[in-house]
Amino acid sequence: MSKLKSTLKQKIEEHRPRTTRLLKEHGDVKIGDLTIGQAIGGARGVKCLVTDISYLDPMEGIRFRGKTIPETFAALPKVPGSDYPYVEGFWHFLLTGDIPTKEETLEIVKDFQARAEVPHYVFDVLRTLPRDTHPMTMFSTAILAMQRDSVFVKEYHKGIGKMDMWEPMYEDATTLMARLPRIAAYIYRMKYRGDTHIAPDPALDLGGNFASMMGIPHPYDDVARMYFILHSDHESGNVSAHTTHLVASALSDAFYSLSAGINGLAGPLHGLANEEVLRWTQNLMDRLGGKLPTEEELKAALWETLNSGQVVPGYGHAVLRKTDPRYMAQREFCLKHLADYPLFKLVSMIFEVCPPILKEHGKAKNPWPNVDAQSGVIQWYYGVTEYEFYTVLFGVGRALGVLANITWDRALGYPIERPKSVTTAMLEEWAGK
Ligand code: AMX
Repeated sequence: MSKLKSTLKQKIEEHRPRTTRLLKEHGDVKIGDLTIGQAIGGARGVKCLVTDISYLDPMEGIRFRGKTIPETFAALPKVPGSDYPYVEGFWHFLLTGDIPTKEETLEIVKDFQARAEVPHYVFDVLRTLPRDTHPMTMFSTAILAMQRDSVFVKEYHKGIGKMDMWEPMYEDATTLMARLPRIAAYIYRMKYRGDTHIAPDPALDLGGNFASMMGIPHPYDDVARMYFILHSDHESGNVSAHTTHLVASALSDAFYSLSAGINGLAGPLHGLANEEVLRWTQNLMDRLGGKLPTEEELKAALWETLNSGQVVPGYGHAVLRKTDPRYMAQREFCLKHLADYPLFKLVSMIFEVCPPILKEHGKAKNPWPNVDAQSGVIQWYYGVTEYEFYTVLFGVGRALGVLANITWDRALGYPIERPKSVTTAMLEEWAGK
C-alpha cells in the first residue's frame, strides 16, 4: 500500500467514529429550517451536505482543509524553480488534511506517472467525434469511455464490504487524476493545433507535464499548477461537486460520477462562465477597434448587457459576498507576469467599474468578481486563445476536489442521496396556513 493510501486509511479509521456518533446519538438535532423560497429557489443555503475537504465562508472565501489559498500555497512543497506547489502534494492535502513532505509528494508524483498512460481506445473515441464537438463534451466522453477500467466495479461485483469501498474508489480516483491532463492536452492539440501531439514526459510532475504536452513553455507550468489547485474545490453544494457526489451516492464509480459532474460544469452559469467572460471582454474590445474602452464606454457596455436581461459573466456568486480569493490569487499572478497586457488592464477596469453598477442594478446579491472573471486573460496571454477550452482546464482542477470527496463519501458510508419533493399545491396549502 502506498504511503498516501495508508495515511488515508488511518485518517478514515480515526474519522469514522465521529460520523457514527453524530448519526446514532445526535441524528435528531436540527441544523436548519426550510422555506418555500429555498424549495423553489435551488436549495440556496440549505445545509444538507457534509464535507471536510473545503469550506466556503461567504465573507472570507474558500479554505481547503482549514487553510486559505495563500496559506495553502505557502505550506505545500514547491516544484524546483517554480513559484507554485506540486498538484500531487495538494492531492495528498485534500485527501488527508496533512501537508506532505517533499519525499511523500515525490512518491505521489511517481504513482501518478505510473498510472498516466491513457488507453488507446480513448483517443479512438475522441477521434470519431466530429472535430467541432465542444471540448467539454469530448472531455466528459473520454472520462466515461474509461469506465470499463473501473476497479470499483470489479471489486463491487466480487462482493466488497461497504467499509472497504473507499479503496477501489481511491484507486479509480487516482488513476483518473493521473490521466486527465493527458486527455485535456490531447483534446486541445487535436482540435486547435492541427492534430499534432506532444508525448508526455514521464520525468515531469502533473503541472509541468501538462504545460509540456500543451506545447507552452515556462511559466505556463506554474499557470497549470495554480489553476488546477485554485479550481479544485468550493465545498459541496456547487453543481459540479454536488452532481459528482449525487451520482456516486448510487454507488456509481468515479468515472460515471466525474463525467456527470463535468457535464454540470459545462453550464454557462457555472464553469462555462470563464469562456463567457472572455467572449464578452473580447467582443467589447473588438467593437472598439482593439482599444481599451474609456470608463464611460465600459459603463455603457455593462448597462447594455444588464438591460438586455443578460448576466455580467464572472460576477456574482451563490454563496460568496466579497471578491473571490481565487480571483485575487490569479490577479496577483497577472500583476507579476502580465501587468501591462491590455486585456488584463481591461479586466482590472471591469473590476473597478462593474461592482457599483451591479449594486445600482440591484439584483445580484454579490456584485464582486468570481474566479472566472480573471482566469481567461491568463490563458489568452500564454496563447490559449480558444476560450471554449477553458472549462476543460477548470474540469481537470475540479476533478481533484470532487474525486477526493467521493473517496471520503465511500469511506464514511454516506447513503444514496434522495431528497423529498412536494407539489406546488402542497406549497400553496402550507402558504395559506
Ligand atoms: N449579472 C447580472 N445579474 C446577476 C448577476 C450578474 N453577474 N449575478 C446575479 N444576477 C441576478 C440573477 O440572475 C438573479 O436575477 P433574477 O432574480 O432575475 O433571476 C438575481 O441577480 C439574484 O441572483 P443571486 O442570488 O445574486 O445569484 P444566484 O445565486 O442566483 O446565482 C450566479 C449565482 C453565479 C449563477 C450568478 O451570480 C450569475 O449568473 N453570475 C454570472 C455567471 C457567472 O459568473 N458564473 C460563474 C460562477 C462561479 C462558477 O461557478 N464558476
